[in-house]
Amino acid sequence: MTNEKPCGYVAIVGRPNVGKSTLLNHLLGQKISITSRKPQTTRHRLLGIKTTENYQIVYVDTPGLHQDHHNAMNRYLNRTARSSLEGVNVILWLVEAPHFTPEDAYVLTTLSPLQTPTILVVNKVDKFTDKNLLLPYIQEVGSKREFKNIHPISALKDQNFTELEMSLVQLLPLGTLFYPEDQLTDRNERFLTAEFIREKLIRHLGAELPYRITVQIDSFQDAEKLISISATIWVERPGQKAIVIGKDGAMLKAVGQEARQDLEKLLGKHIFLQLWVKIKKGWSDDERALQQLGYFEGNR
Ligand SMILES: Nc1nc2c(ncn2[C@@H]2O[C@H](COP(=O)(O)OP(=O)(O)O)[C@@H](O)[C@H]2O)c(=O)[nH]1
Ligand SMILES: [Mg+2]
Repeated sequence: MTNEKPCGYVAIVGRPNVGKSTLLNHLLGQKISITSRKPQTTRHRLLGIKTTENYQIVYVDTPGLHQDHHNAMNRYLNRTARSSLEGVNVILWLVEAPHFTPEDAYVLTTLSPLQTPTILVVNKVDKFTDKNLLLPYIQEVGSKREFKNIHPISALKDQNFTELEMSLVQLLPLGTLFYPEDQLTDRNERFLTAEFIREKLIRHLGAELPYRITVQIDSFQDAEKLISISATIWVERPGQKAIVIGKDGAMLKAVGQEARQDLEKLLGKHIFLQLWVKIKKGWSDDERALQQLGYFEGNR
């Protein structure tokens, strides 16, 4: 008798905004990865670990692959997304009907040298009342690479997850658990805190600004019933600082309140959160500044 069961790594890949992080959170039943309508939301590789009696799947959430590599941030995101593909057992490739975009084609090119078994996931099918309209799309994309399976799903509405996970598990080797059964992610609480704050900023601020923002945790004190956190939001210019703070501090207050609520759900304790806004010129396009703020692998 051994206690070997299907255990393995599954990379979730796809163009920005197709629903990768949403899928990870919903498969786990707990939010660990931040999501928004804007590209560049996910900046780091993040593991989401799902352990049941019968299997352990280690999902790898990745930044979307960005076609435009003109700035340091996009180059970093692409490097992270590509290296996340190394050594995984299965690739889940997310697309969204009805269009196969140039960004999707770019992902396909990145996958083409890889022999890794791939499952095609057609996400956001909740947007289609007439599911027959999906068929031509599934046929079109389904012929672009060899797929072990094709699953139409809704990440947001938890639709068709059982079928998806069943076909995943069949592709995993038998082995012993990689992580303890109660572990949900490889990232620590400080990291998740910074990400949750960044998510609220992305959701509240206009189209361009969020790309110029990063969050650093200055202190994280975990007492019996209360966690006290102090964090700095880095922006590039005084004008941006004013926007982040908002009229009479209203914006910063809303961001803080929403981040606190998410953190209380995740960490199961009361949270006291203090936010500061500071200026650091040109950080997002300067590899050295990125490195100082922890945007390189090894930052885990
Ligand atoms: N209608 C619908 N929207 C979704 C679904 N999955 C994700 N979204 C939305 O798509 C946007 C991008 O999601 P996100 O997970 O951040 O995409 P990522 O960039 O691929 O990680 C968010 O606004 C999500 O709420 C889905 O199944 N149905
Ligand atoms: Mg994401």
